[in-house]
Amino acid sequence: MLGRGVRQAMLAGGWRWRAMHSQPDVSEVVELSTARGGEVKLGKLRQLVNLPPFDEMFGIARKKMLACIDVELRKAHKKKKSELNALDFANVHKLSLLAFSSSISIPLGEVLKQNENLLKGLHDFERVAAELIFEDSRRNNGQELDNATAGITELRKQIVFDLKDASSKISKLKNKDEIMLVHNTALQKSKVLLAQHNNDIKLIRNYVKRFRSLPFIDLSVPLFVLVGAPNVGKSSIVKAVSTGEPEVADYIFTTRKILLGHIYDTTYGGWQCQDGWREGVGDAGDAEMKMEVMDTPGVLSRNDEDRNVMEKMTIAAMENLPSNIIFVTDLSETSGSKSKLELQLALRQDLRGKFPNRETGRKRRND
Ligand SMILES: Nc1nc2c(ncn2[C@@H]2O[C@H](COP(=O)(O)OP(=O)(O)OP(=O)(O)O)[C@@H](O)[C@H]2O)c(=O)[nH]1
Ligand SMILES: [Mg+2]
Repeated sequence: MLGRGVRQAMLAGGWRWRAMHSQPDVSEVVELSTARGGEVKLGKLRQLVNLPPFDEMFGIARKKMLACIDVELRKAHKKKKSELNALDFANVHKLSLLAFSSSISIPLGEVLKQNENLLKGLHDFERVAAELIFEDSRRNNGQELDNATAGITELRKQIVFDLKDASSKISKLKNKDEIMLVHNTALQKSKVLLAQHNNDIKLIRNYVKRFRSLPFIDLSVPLFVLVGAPNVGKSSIVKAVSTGEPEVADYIFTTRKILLGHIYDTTYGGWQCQDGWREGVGDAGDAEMKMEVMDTPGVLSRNDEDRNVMEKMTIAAMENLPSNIIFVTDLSETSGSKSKLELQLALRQDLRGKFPNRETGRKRRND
């Protein structure tokens, strides 16, 4: 299944350093999983709330405002049973501006609070992953989350202020047309303000999207992290043995973020995936999940300072997740110049040196 001839040789079951085809001692891995990092739950970043795009935010607020006008006009008519005067009309429109204002300021406030506490109480892996995502965004867009947060704070303040101001102006008006004019001008101004802060909204949306795309890792089941040089077949293995659907292609750094596949109780027979039925992987239905398999971006044999964010993410997973690490090696010399066999072996050596406290199977066998 895994050979390009002898291409896919999987050396070493991670720091337990065993061959993939040997039976992993699952109970030991579970023990390891709960011993380290078990107290702080993973998955907090996946629960973050996101903002809608600015025009959608305006549309939602406008809808709420129109609904409010409708309800309040009906209520006022019922009470009066006669033509509404300018005072009634003003009250209805003041309430509708309040509805508009809060349906923008509440989600903005929620996201601001969220940003303030973003890195608090996170599992070590998620904290490092979040910092790497920050670093990546800074490098690509030159934009900081702090600046976007300041922009959103300003936007929220301005919208609340403008709509309050419009409300107090409406209170003093005696003419329905004038009320409508102030009302509509305030709405228009909010729309322009939202558009002006589009970049801040986009940046926050992008962060939240990336945070939420981190896989949910359940630490109560054994986790196997596949690492290795680029283009050696890590994703192919994850795809073959688990429910994971990573992209597979014949170039380096195909995998750009970590991804999780699951292995279910095989008594259920197989797994329906994009390419058809896969025997023996299990059925997610009611089946019990037995193991998680993590696909990671390839790592090159080079100094940490030279690593890109994708490689750093892989190292972060190795460093911070209680797991069984499987080092994947391609012996066929067809993985490209960046993954020549000598480089793969040097990388294996580097990674072993980096985590001296993760015991190896070889050492264990000597015990
Ligand atoms: N012939 C053959 N080709 C394989 C096998 N396993 C993987 N490949 C091919 O090797 C190439 C790289 O496979 P991937 O699984 O994407 O490798 P990767 O290590 O995940 O690569 P990165 O994500 O770039 O780090 C693809 O073209 C695969 O089709 C195999 O067992 N036999
Ligand atoms: Mg891959």
